[in-house]
Amino acid sequence: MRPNTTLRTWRAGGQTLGTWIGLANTQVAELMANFDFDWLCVDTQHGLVDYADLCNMLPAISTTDTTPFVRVPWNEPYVIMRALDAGAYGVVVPMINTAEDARRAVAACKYPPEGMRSYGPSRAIIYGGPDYGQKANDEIAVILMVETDEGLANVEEIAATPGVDCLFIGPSDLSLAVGLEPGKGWGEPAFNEAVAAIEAACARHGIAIGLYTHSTELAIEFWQRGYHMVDLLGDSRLLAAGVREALSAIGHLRTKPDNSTPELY
Ligand code: 3PY
Ligand code: MG
Repeated sequence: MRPNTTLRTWRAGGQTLGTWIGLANTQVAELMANFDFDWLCVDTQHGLVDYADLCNMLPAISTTDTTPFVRVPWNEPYVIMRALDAGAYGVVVPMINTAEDARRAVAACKYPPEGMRSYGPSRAIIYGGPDYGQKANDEIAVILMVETDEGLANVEEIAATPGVDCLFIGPSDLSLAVGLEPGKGWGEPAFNEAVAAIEAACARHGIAIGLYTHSTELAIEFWQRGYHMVDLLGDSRLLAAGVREALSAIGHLRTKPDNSTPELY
């Protein structure tokens, strides 16, 4: 089976950089895959991507060695299994609140006897290779998002769940969880405390930690802090940043003279 180079890097204690793909477009996926990201995460929770889009976007990413991840819309076994069958080499599962949630997500990613994944890796076997069925349990990354107050309260048990490879922080929901506006938590004491608790739980249980970021500066900060799965913005924000920079350089930034960012997700 084609190795999951991102997962192997984490297991060796290394760091990886990626970005989020929320635009439902094959060319965007292929274009982003041709940069130097270690992984890309196609977002089927808040992105505009449906299953038909995903089935075209994953092969576009597979034109390169970039590891293809998918954020599923919810911790729903059949949705996780369909993303894996389409060739995702890892799933990012949002809103994990309890150890039971964590076990349910892990089980959906593993074939028996370790889990309850149903066998039928339609495209995954073509992308992964003929021994996919034998090796997938060990190559598919299980990435769980801790981003709610309940998830924070149970972060220790979630991190301790066998089969979990990485806990991933969603800063918008985590801000809400600590009583702040979405995405406005950066630098606030309550938000920092929550991040530190997730970080400590991951370190104690020897699993990777990752997060979504809203700026290059934040990505640099968390990269320097040794995070293993660092997201650098997302396709919409990267596109907006490039457009803004070019318009500004040519002196044509009329609608946003203060260079303010439209509130992109
Ligand atoms: C969040 O910030 O809550 C996320 O889920 C990031 O995509
Ligand atoms: Mg979220």
